[in-house]
Amino acid sequence: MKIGIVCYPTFGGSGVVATELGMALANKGHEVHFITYNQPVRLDFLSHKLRFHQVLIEEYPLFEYQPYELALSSKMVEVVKKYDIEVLHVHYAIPHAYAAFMAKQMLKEKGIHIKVVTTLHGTDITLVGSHPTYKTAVEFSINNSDVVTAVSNNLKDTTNNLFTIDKEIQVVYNFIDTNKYDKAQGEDCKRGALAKPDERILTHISNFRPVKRVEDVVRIFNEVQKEIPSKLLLIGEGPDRSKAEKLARKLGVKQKIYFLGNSTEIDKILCYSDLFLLPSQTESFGLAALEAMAAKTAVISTNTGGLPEVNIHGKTGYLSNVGDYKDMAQNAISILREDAILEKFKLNAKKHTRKFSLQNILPVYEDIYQSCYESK
Ligand code: GMT
Repeated sequence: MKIGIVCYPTFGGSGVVATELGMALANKGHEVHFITYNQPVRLDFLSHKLRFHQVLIEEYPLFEYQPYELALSSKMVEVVKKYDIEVLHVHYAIPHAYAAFMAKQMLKEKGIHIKVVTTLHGTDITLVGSHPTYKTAVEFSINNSDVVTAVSNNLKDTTNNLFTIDKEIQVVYNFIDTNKYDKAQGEDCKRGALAKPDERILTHISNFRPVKRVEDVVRIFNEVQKEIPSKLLLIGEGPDRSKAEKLARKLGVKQKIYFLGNSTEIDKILCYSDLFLLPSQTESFGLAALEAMAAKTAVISTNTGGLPEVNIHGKTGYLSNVGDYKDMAQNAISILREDAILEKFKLNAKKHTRKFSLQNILPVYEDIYQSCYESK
């Protein structure tokens, strides 16, 4: 099939899912066209089956805000016409679903009928989308998509609670290419470069936005390192990084924390991780936790949003209430204290990722595209 994918090209989870999906579809022989303002960060190859079309914004001094949706919908129309795209799959409702609706109307005028699949990822519903400034347009865009998917049962329910949605939302979980993580576990995994043999390695990956509660990550680590020799790796960049550094200095644990910045090689960094910390305020799924689990890492997280669908309490890790960093630290210590216990949690985490494997989820998206094609 010929599929157009619209996403944010950044390190955020929605962009990562969209990019991994596009690459996997192209590997299976579909023709995939990314339409976005930059080449997606995880898009590491291009071919005749996998192309990137840049949305360029004409800066005009009259505008305080440049009209990205207009440029995006015009680009969608251009690409659909030029490459006979059959389905547009937009990731993140704002403004992608809205721009797709406009593109669809413009194409209809020319006798071209395109189907729109919208995938809701979380903050487009929970934090931004339900705000009165956007709510009407987001609700309209969801209701006017041909197929709507959400990345967890929790996000589906939340969407139905916050908006008046007149169509069935299909749950399609985030997925993971387990082979990639298996490969990274090999001999290239140089754990010794970061920690002594008797030290445990804890990790957190995010965009360091307030919703991730990165200061709680530092607080949990501070408690853990009092009892267990350990190091903390912080991967990512964002507004709360300096707050985390300041707190680490105040608590006297800065020397044991490595701030590694953004990385496109998460699989290689996670290969030496023992425990992943995700104390988010809200998390519709928690792709970062799934990536850690695929790298055989146990997870300490909050019990918010879709996290209980990913991290199984007492099996792959533990869940605590938002903000209860002491409970999260106690749970972490109980896992890290003994090799045998740690190994059991790590193995359970790895096993649980089978449910979210690329092999299981990719055909679900293919069926969705096929049903769109057949109903054209
Ligand atoms: O978590 C972020 O800050 C990025 C955000 C995004 O929209 O790119 O991630 C959301 O989508 C991911 C992929 O579906 C989910 O795994 C994340 O849980 C979700 N983030 C939140 O709900 C906060």
